[in-house]
Formats: sequence, C-alpha cells, structure tokens
Amino acid sequence: MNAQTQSTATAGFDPARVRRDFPILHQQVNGHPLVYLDNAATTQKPASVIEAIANYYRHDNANVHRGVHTLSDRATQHFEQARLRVSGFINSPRPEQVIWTRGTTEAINLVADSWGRANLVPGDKILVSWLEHHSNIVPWQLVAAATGAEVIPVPVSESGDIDLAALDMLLDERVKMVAVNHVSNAIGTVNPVIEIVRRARAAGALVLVDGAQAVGHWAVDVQALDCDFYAFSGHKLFGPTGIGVLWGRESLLEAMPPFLGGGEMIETVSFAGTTFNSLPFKFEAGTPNIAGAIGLAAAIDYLDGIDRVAAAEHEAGLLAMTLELAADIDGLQRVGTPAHAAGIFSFLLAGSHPSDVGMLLDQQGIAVRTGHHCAQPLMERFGVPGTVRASYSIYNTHEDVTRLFEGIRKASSLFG
Ligand code: 7TS
Repeated sequence: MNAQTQSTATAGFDPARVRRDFPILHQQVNGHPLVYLDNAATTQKPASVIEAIANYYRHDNANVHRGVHTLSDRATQHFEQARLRVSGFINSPRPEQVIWTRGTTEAINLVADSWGRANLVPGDKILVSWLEHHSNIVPWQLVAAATGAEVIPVPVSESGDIDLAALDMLLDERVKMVAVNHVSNAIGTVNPVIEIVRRARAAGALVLVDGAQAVGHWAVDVQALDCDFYAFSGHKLFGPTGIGVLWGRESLLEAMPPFLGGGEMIETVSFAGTTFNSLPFKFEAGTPNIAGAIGLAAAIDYLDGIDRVAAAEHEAGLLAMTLELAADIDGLQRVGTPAHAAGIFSFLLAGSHPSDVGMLLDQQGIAVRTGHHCAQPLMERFGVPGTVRASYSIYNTHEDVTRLFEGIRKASSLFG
C-alpha cells in the first residue's frame, strides 16, 4: 500500500472525529465492531439530526400552514426554513422550486406522471441509460404506456460509462426527455451530467437528473448543472427516510398539472371547479413529512461543518485503497471500471454467490449489499445476476477497508 492510501486524515477532514458524531457506528454486530459499508442504500444519521427530529416532536409538533396557534406557527416556520436550507444547499434560484417528496422515487414519478402526461404524445421518446436504478426506468415506462411514447435505453460501455456517441445518435427531435443518474448506485459511475445536458438541450430535450447517489458525496449546484429537474432523497444525505426533494425549473413546474390531489395543493375547491395553489404547494398534497424536512435541514447544517472537498478526497482514498487490495485477491472480479467512480465498489468472487459472500461478511460485522441493486438492466448488460457492493461514506476509515478485505479473503478461501 502506498503512502497516499495509508494517510488517515486529509487536511481539514478527520474521519475519526466524524465517526464520533454517528452513535450507531459504535456497536458490536455479531460479536464484531460494526463496519457499515451499505451507504448507497442509506447513510447513518449524526446525533444532531436525531436530536433535531426528537426536539421537533418534543416541543413544536403541529400541522403546518393552517393553524392560528403558536405551535402550528413554529412548525410552519421550521418547515419552511428547511426548504430555504435545501434551496441554498443545491443553489436553487428560488425556494419555491424545491418540492418536498417522499424521496427520489416519488420525485421522478411526479415528473413522469405530471409533466409526461401533459407533454408526451405517441411517437415521442424518453431516453434513459442502462445505468439507471429502477426508479428512473419504471415511471417512464408507465407514462410511456399511457401516452404512446417510447422509452429507449442509452448504451453503456464495457467500463460502465454512458456511451456519449451513442447518445448523440439517439438524440433526435422526437426525444422529449433524457433521464440519467448523476452517480450509478450499482457500480459508482459518475456521469458527465453537464455534457449530457448540453447535448440534450441542443436536441431540444429536457433532462432529469437522479441525484440520489450524488448529494451525499459532494456539493450539487443545479444551476451549474443546467438540468431541468433534479431528484434526491434525504436518507442518503445523513437525513431521515421518507423525505426527499424534487427541484425543477420554475417555468416547467408552473406549467405542470398537479400530481396528487387533496388538501394543501388547492386554492379553492368547489363542485363547479377547483383551482390550485401556487408553487411549491401545488405539488404537496396532504400533511407533509414535517419532521423529515426538519431532520434533513439538520443534516445539511451538519455538512456545513465539514470540509466536503476534503471528505470527497478521503472517500476517493478509500476507493483507491480498495482497488489496490482487490488486485491481490485471486478470483475477485470488479464489476464496472468507470472512468470516474464515486466510493462504490461492486464485485464478484469466483465460485461463490454474492449473497453467500454478503452473509459471511455480516457474520464478521461487515454490512454490504448484495443482489441486483435495483439495476437489473445493468446486471443484464454485464451478464451477472448481481454483485457484492461496498459503498463508502464520510465516516468510513482505512481500518474499515482493511476489515472488508480480511472478510473477503476469508470468503475467498472458503468458496474459492
Ligand atoms: N436512484 C438511485 C440512483 C438510487 O441509488 C436509489 C436508491 C433511488 C433512486 C431510489 O431512492 P429512494 O430513496 O426513493 O428509495 N438506491 C438504493 C440502493 O442502491 N440500495 O438501496 C437503495
């Protein structure tokens, strides 16, 4: 191992300090200290996020935007401050462009259903890449079936990178939407979103970016990306589950019909005809996840105290160490070798099924995910049924990687 991968703390960032902020990490699992390497599925929560949620329920809980009483006022203020916080975090021009959803999945369904049904006609095309999570494929298939549009996959290369030349070939005047992830959850590819947006826009198509795997790793700027929609989940950003965000270009959101109907999203309701609320409330039917929004804002506050550039370098160091150690294991096959990868390592061990490797690692206190990672087309592309996936976050250490490889060596000697 070289000196660079040995170094523990990148200047301005100390993973050991960060670890102390996450209570769940300090426990034994199956008789071993927990090594949590399933961050692409969900990240752990710092104490400040857990406390913000508990404090809200202890002191401020009430419904928002409707009460005349003090608690409702307070809850509304915290809830709307959280929207402002998210708006600043992704550099949205206006907070009204930040729509609360349950997560990435709901955000993409909102666009596919609302924008799609209003804009797609038979013969239109929606391009999605082979790298996508099912949540950026199936909603488009549903709206395609309803409108007569067609979903067309954009090929990826052997390395697991989107084939930009193939994208260019597919982009014609019938393409109305290009939907791609920022980072692949299955193999870690970081997609050249700015470049994809430039090409799609030149062809007259909109771009939706599934940012579920990006927000936890670096600062995202929706204006710099120049995309039309950006979706992400709070729980992959050290916040709670059940809260997420759809960011959209204002003119598009203004023109889109509501997604769900109910309270909050209306201006007036009558049997003669109902009028709808303004942005963002038009898309927020029903009582929202108030505690979730507050918890997500607390997660963003937490990240503000961290040098995120140094944290990303630290994660890159963990991946570099992983690749070095992987090269020494006979029968280990990395799945996907993208040109630019986030801290996600997908692999197979010769002679063993991914779930057996995952169970053996779990017995040693090491949490990884196995299976198709909700990216079955990508698994099909690589001709594998699934993989073992280790995914890193800011609180993982070189010791975690060492433990992972002790586990892999054990699995390899048992199954190989
Ligand atoms: N898009 C990507 C790229 C994802 O990684 C995920 C979740 C989603 C969308 C859906 O997010 P949700 O919060 O709405 O569920 N990915 C994973 C994963 O890799 N393992 O578990 C969930």
